[in-house]
Amino acid sequence: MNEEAGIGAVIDSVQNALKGTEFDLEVLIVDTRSKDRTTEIAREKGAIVIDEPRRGYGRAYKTGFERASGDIVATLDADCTYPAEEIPVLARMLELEGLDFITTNRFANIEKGAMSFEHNLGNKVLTLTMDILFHVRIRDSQSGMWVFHKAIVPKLDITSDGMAMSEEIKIESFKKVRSKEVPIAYRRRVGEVKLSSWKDGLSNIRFLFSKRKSYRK
Ligand SMILES: Nc1nc2c(ncn2[C@@H]2O[C@H](COP(=O)(O)OP(=O)(O)OP(=O)(O)O)[C@@H](O)[C@H]2O)c(=O)[nH]1
Ligand SMILES: [Mg+2]
Repeated sequence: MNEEAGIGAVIDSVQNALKGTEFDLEVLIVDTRSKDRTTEIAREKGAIVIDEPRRGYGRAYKTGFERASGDIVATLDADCTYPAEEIPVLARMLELEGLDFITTNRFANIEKGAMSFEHNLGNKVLTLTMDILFHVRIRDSQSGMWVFHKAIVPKLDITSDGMAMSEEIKIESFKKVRSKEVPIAYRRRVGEVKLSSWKDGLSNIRFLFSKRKSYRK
């Protein structure tokens, strides 16, 4: 959504990463009524643009998963922060290690200035809370780069339409299917941030407690 500064380079990096590999590629861009040139650039690059007017990071991903036609799904922000070159490596890891879901740990190799102090602190609090409430022991509960078999989607009960969907897909996957966290590099963002550290952080905490309550039931 409104990622004209990064969308072209992100699509290029995904296409370059998959070129000459054993994988066929389909690039889906889920757009929430961008007011800039995001969709135009995405179409020029050959991506399929899906219109999803309902706001929310989680909503956009769920819509994208419904439309994906491949066996393996890989996710990335449209802001040049995630290493697209790792997609084939992680997709092969799924097969080699018999995994269903891979999430990534950005703290392993983070470029200076790629994450604000508030964002970093918020992530630590959310990751610890997730571990205490759900016993999911990973380092980065908010990473938005996942590689997984699309066949697992119906098994996952993903209720959040917002930023909390990022931690929810990890909770569901680590509880229900064979999952692993893998270190990656994380780079500075291009374009404007959509996340509000405090507002989204607090709503993520509330989400974790309310999901824990419904889990008990
Ligand atoms: N389609 C759609 N995309 C969204 C929406 N909200 C956020 N996004 C996208 O989701 C991705 C993650 O949002 P960011 O603003 O990058 O949040 P973040 O990655 O936590 O923050 P940074 O580390 O600063 O990039 C970006 O590609 C956004 O454009 C939405 O309502 N609809
Ligand atoms: Mg981002």
